[in-house]
Formats: sequence, structure tokens, C-alpha cells
Amino acid sequence: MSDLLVVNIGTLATPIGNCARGGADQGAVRVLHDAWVLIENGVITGVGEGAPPAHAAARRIDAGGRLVTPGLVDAHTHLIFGGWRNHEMALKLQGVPYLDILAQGGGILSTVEATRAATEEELAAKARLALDEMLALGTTTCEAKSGYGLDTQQELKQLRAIRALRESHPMDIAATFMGAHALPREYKENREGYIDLLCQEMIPAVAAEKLAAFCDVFCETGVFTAAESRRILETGKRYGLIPKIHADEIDPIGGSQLAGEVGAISAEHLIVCPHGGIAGMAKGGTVACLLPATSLYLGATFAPARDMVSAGVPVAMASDFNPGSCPCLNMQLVMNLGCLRYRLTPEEVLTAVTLNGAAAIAMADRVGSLEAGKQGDLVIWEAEDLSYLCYRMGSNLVRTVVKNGQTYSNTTRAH
Ligand code: IZC
Ligand code: ZN
Repeated sequence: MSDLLVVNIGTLATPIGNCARGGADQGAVRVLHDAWVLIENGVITGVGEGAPPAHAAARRIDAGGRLVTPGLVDAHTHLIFGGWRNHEMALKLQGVPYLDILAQGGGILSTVEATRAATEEELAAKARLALDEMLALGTTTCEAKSGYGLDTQQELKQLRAIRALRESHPMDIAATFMGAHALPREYKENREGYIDLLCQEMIPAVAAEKLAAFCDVFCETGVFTAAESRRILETGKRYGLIPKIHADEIDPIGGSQLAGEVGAISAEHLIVCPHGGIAGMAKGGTVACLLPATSLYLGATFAPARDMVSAGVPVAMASDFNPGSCPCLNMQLVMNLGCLRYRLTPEEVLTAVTLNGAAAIAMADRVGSLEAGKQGDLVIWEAEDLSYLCYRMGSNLVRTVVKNGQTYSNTTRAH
């Protein structure tokens, strides 16, 4: 692997460290001017200001005075699914709520049908297109959940598709088992039976094949209660799966408090998170993983991000890419919404989509900042500073993505 020296960086902006940053540290970003980054064998070996080191063998890239940040980390996606849900647009326009569509057998359950009908190879091929698009938009690490199989073999199929992509695509992918995404049709009248299946068969099978690092639950009205979520997450923990939880997306039924109690690495959505939930997450050391594009898409309110920062809860932001509530994988739009709708500063937003996202998937020791020892993942932007990156809307401002020291150029120039 050839070495890479990125020079003539007008502004280099990066959070610092190997763990999530909350409170005042959320916005404590290091900014260098006239900077350079040296990547050797795919790993950053130097970052500095002024004259770059002499390294005759390294390939040089001139950033032309532009902004450079760490590669973006999208810590919450439902990457692997069959079909889409555009046919539900008519229902949305009639005002039918998300949970009502699910209760009628649509929503997640419609994607379950399409996912069950696809082979592992078909699922991986479809997701590969999404990964290509994510990389072109500046995302260099992502998380991917199962949760559209809802039986043992079908969930394993989704997770094996993730494994195949991890081995063949430049994107770093963290895998999450989310068999507790909905109650499958077969168990509509037998909740207890499905939770037994999750705890006694699915979680052990996922752990035995080492197919996931995390276990996630959709804790929501009509889906899984807080008590059921606790049982599933505690079982996952016994099998070495780190808990995550979809909490307070539509109704506050105790998910964020539970996140703190079970020591979840992250709690997701938190659109209607109560004060008690924020306090619980602060106590439990949980990262709040906020998904503003989903609020936009559902026409919902936006999570109380400023209250979370004030309480010292580290805030991450992710896309929530999925075929129902957020068919969007553009983290630049997420950054834009982070400023406009969460009232976070561009510096707080940067930490949310890099280091804190990495912490939400237990990868902050490897990615999420530009420092010696971290992976050579960065983006050269068609922007002169962070405020410009957060201010523009709807364009792809990527000029060049560097992933593990390899370069990927955006051929559609934003201006
Ligand atoms: O397919 O609707 N919220 N799960 C929980 C989702 C959204 C994904 C979906
Ligand atoms: Zn989700």
C-alpha cells in the first residue's frame, strides 16, 4: 500500500481522543491551518501545520486550501433490506401514522416479506450500491442492522450479507443484531413465544457465529415494551452482545431510562426523550445517537439535542438509512439538520458525525479523528471551513474521500 501525504489543507478540523465527547467537549474541535496529514500503510502517522515532512515515496495530494475532516461515521443504518416502501407514500399522504401502517401489517413487516424473498447475495448486492453512495458522500465507517428477517435463518442471512460486505467493500461496517425490530406475523398472537425464540435461539446463534457486536431493540408502543426490551438486551449481554436501543422515537415508554440502566453503548432516536431519560443516559455513559433526517421524513419534532449536550450526554448523529422512515443516507444533510434543527454548532455537529459516532459503535480507538495511530480515513471538502459544510444543503460537497489511505474522487463537482 503506497503512503499518502495530503498537503495544503486550508483548514483541518477534528475532534481529539479515543472516546465520546459530551458537554463542553462536544464542541472542542482542534482546528489547524495550512496543515498536512501523513498516512503510511493506511494509518495516520502524522498531522501538523506548516511545512510537511519530507517523504519522497509518498503520493502527494494537494488539498488546494480546502477543508479536511475525518471520514464521517454513520452509526445507525438498516442497510440490509429487500425492496423499498414507496408504495406506502399514498398512506403517508393520507396522514396514516408510521405505527398504524405497521399495525396493519405494512411498514417494517412489508420489508420483512421482501427481505425474506431475497437471497444473501441479492441483499449484499443491493446494499453494496448504498455503500458506494455513502462512500461518495463522505461516510467511511458505518453500522448495519439486521431486523428484517425475524426468524433465525433469515436474521443470520442478513448478518452474513453484512459480513460478506465487510470483507469486500472498503467501508468499515459494524454489525448489529436486531431480531427485536418487530413481532413477525407468525407470532402476532404469541409475543412471549417470539421473545423466547430471540433469547433462546437467535441470540445464541448470532453469538456462536460471531456475526454481530451489538444487540438492538425497537422499544416502542405496539412493538417491544421496556420490560421485554430489558430481557432481550440482558440476554444479549450474557452472550457478549453490547446493548443498543431504539428509544423514545414516537412514544416515551421508558427506553432512554432503560438504556442507562442496562449500560447501553447508545440510545437511538430520542425524539421525545424525557428529562429522566437524559439523566439516565448521563449516568449510564450512553451516547445519544440522534437521527434528524428521520424527524424530517416523519414530519415529527426534533430530539432535544441542546438539553443532552447541557447534561453532558455525548451526542452522535447518524442517517437511520432504511426503506420506511428515512430512505436517506446522506450524512451531509444530517449535519445541516444538526445545525438548523438541533441548534448545535458546526463544531458540535462535527464531533457528532465523527468521534461520537465512532464511540457509539465501539470504534473510537480506530476512527473518528485525525490523529497519529488512527485509520487513514478523511474527506477533502469543496468548502473552506466547517460552517460552509454545515450551511450548504442538498449538494455533495465531497472532493476526495480517503479510506485507509486509498483515494476515491467525487466526479460531480459541487461549487
Ligand atoms: O423499516 O421502518 N424505526 N425501525 C424503527 C425503522 C424505523 C425502520 C423501518
Ligand atoms: Zn433505526
